[in-house]
Amino acid sequence: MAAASLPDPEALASRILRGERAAIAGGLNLLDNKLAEARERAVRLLVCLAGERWLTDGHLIGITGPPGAGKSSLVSAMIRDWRASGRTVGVLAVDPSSRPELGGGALLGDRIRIKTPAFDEGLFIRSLANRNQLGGVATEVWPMSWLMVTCFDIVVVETVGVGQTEIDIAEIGDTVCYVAQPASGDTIQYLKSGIIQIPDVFAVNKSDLGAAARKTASEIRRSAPRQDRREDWDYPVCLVSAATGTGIRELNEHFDRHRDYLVGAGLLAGLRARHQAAWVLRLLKEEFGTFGLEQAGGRAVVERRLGGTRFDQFEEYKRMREGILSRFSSVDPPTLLP
Ligand SMILES: Nc1nc2c(ncn2[C@@H]2O[C@H](COP(=O)(O)OP(=O)(O)O)[C@@H](O)[C@H]2O)c(=O)[nH]1
Ligand SMILES: [Mg+2]
Repeated sequence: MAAASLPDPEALASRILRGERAAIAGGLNLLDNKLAEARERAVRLLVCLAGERWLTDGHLIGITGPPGAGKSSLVSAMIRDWRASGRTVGVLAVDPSSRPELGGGALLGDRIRIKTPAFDEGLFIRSLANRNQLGGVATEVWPMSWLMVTCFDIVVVETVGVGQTEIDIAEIGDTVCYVAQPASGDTIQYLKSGIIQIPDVFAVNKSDLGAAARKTASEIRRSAPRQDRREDWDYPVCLVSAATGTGIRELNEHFDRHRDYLVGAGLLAGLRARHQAAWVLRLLKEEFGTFGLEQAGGRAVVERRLGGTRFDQFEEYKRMREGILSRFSSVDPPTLLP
């Protein structure tokens, strides 16, 4: 895309903050554009959108679990409940199996399995089909989720639980929910791995299957308690069925309760600030490599500059980025020996 056709970030931000759907889509595209000129504008967009409320508003829920556990089906059921109570919802489906049908007209083809009414002003879904790889969640998913938090009451990020993505989702969501597939080797593997430490809420889906689902739920309940277990959070294990709607209201209540818990314990703002700082560091590394980080003073210095509970990390990122770029351009070109 030519720079001339890239949107003006300041104008775009004010339209996004007014909740204009076309602007939200345009903003997500800009954050997703890897061209240098687009990156520059993407940072300006983030700076314009950021404010105190980045650390306090909305609820970012990360959903993970093995393929086929019913994550997309559950998200659809959760959406129905949230919309019925008037809450607005944004979804980032970072799931290769949630690819929209070719032709894309009906974004929510059968394969996405997030089934929703044809058009709903209070619901926005973006499929990022191929961003969920073994190497983890793609860097652009973080700012996309923050953009959506400025527009919707609840933002859901659905990822497939494979390797690094499990760890990444904990750096995106305020609340992380693991969706378990009854009687599956995946769950056993999961319980044995350290990743069991991550979720705040467990949903054993397909409770309509009966005994197998109850068994899986009790296996999770009996599994090793997490080391950093927060004493005042109970890590609920819920039996739900996306197919019949059983337990969906209760599951959503656990999400609300977890958010209330984070706010009450004074943890939410710190969590968001940490997630944003970790993303800035990751982005600097991706963009400029280890050498670039050194140009900005090294990892420790960068971490210190991003530390604390602050919402202006994007300003800081912009400054560091400009600093690194100017250093790069002032590095003498190698002299060729005669
Ligand atoms: N029996 C039963 N099947 C379900 C339920 N939820 C989802 N499924 C089925 O499980 C399969 C995978 O669902 P999907 O939502 O795409 O799973 P994802 O890969 O985790 O997103 C589909 O065939 C669904 O129809 C449920 O509550 N009960
Ligand atoms: Mg899915």
